[in-house]
Amino acid sequence: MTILPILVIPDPRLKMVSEPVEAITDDIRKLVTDMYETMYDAPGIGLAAIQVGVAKRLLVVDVGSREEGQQPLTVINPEIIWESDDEFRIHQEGCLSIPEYFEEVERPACIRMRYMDLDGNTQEIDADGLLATCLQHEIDHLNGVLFIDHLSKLKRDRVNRKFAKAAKAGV
Ligand code: GNR
Ligand code: NI
Repeated sequence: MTILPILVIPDPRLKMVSEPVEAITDDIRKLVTDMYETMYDAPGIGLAAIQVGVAKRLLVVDVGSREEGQQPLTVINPEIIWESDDEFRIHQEGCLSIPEYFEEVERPACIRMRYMDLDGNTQEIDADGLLATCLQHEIDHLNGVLFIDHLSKLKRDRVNRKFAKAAKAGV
């Protein structure tokens, strides 16, 4: 197992649209193992493959609590096939690719997602609460979208400027 380096803005790869996973190979299984290790080490509750530099439509999440224990979910080629249009949820989001910045984002409260599991089987799940928020955040990554893209231009520009400056200074 390997803890992989996590890309941070303004890395241009974070704006890429990731490509579908065509086959579940040993390389994919190894990547998933390393993504869990990287996510738990960070620590984070989700991680998209592009955050470790792999432009494939693959993500892992775990919104388990100390009481419930771990709830790892590996998601390949996800599609949101339904989202609530009358119920929204506001959550203070963060992103491992935008360290130490947190802001409230409003998203549909409930989603239904179709995806492939690591055995290549098509699955569907209904999600609400933190899982729904986290899955939408991760699926955004597969499309090159970050949570700051849901904020006002003023807030987004401020964050982007701060990280561009830090990158230039080599921080
Ligand atoms: O660890 C994470 N926490 C989080 C909190 C609220 C909404 C989304 C997230 S995902 C984030 C990890 C991450 O950057 N995943 O892409
Ligand atoms: Ni993120």
